Amino acid sequence: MIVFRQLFDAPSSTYSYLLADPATREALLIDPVFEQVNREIALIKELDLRLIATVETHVHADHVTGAWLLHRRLGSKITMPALAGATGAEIEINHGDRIAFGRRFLEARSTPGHTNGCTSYVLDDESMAFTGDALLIRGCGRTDFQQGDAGTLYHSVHEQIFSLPDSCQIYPAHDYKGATMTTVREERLYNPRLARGVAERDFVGYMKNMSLAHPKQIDIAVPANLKCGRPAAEASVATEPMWAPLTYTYAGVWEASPQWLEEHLPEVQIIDVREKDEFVGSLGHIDGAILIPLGELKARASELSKDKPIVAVCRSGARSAQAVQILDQAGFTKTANLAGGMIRWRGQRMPVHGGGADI
Ligand SMILES: N[C@@H](CCC(=O)N[C@@H](CS)C(=O)NCC(=O)O)C(=O)O
Ligand SMILES: [Fe+2]
Repeated sequence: MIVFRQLFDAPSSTYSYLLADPATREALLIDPVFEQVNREIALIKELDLRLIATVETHVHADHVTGAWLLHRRLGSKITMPALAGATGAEIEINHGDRIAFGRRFLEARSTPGHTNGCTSYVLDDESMAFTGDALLIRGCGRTDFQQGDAGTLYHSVHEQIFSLPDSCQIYPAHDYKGATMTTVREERLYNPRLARGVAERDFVGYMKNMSLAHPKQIDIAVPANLKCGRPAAEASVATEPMWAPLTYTYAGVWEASPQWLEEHLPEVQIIDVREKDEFVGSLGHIDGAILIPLGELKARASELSKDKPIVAVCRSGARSAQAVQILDQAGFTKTANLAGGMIRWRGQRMPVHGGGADI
């Protein structure tokens, strides 16, 4: 048994992969994307996992890695292929190395050709391989920049990937057409560039004549990835709200806990977005909360101060999550949802105004 999630970054068509041992909760994240770090952290927390390391298949040319940011946020170790030539990694990976997570491990296989440092990672039982840009679904990484070499890539794929069992599932770093995975058998049969019968010369000729436009982000991505995604101005990473220890949910909402809110009531504006009858109903409401039903929020947002943080509240936390989005769109920057709404608030015996004695 293994915990496995495939995660997608749409702007760069990149796949990241979360792997964990369900017994020890230790996890690895392969090829994290900088802009997706908040989403990945939310998932890691919701699945009750501990990220021990990030794993890079290569120095990417089309997006910035989230390795450094995850290291800063979660303390995960940064691993990088030694041949990538990057600075800032805590562990350098060479061909044959094992990266352990709990009782499981990934084995590194050097698969150069798209870049020098390209490394594929094979799960201990050879049921899955993460091939980066060495082997894509019915394709492969381009070989026209970053030390690319088609002959080298041909040998990497045949010797290191096609030597795996036919049933081994292949998870690449990208797909541009919506496919998600393939197998060794499928690629040996149907990869138009690398299937049986396509000789090295044919492959090299094919790759030489691809003429693709350079990735849009290449000038930003390559220098950033050579530093494992550490930004020049570290303080400018303004993705984490500083006004409260909020949690980012997988659904994309920053949430405050009932405990935090209870201790900071005077410092925030609380807006209760339920209907009036619920506000005065059996769950009661939080002392000082302003009643603005969700349907009126857009029109009445100007009643609120932009300087003081706002926490939105409803019965379960669903309508108030939408309220946070409405406020964000109206230009409020310090906003959060009360996690679990009034139900959790009451369940944790927090004080209320009005309401029934117990629930
Ligand atoms: N249009 C994409 C290009 C992405 C690109 O060139 N990707 C590289 C991987 S870093 C590749 O090898 N692509 C193979 C292909 O497009 O067939 C972008 O601007 O990001
Ligand atoms: Fe790449």
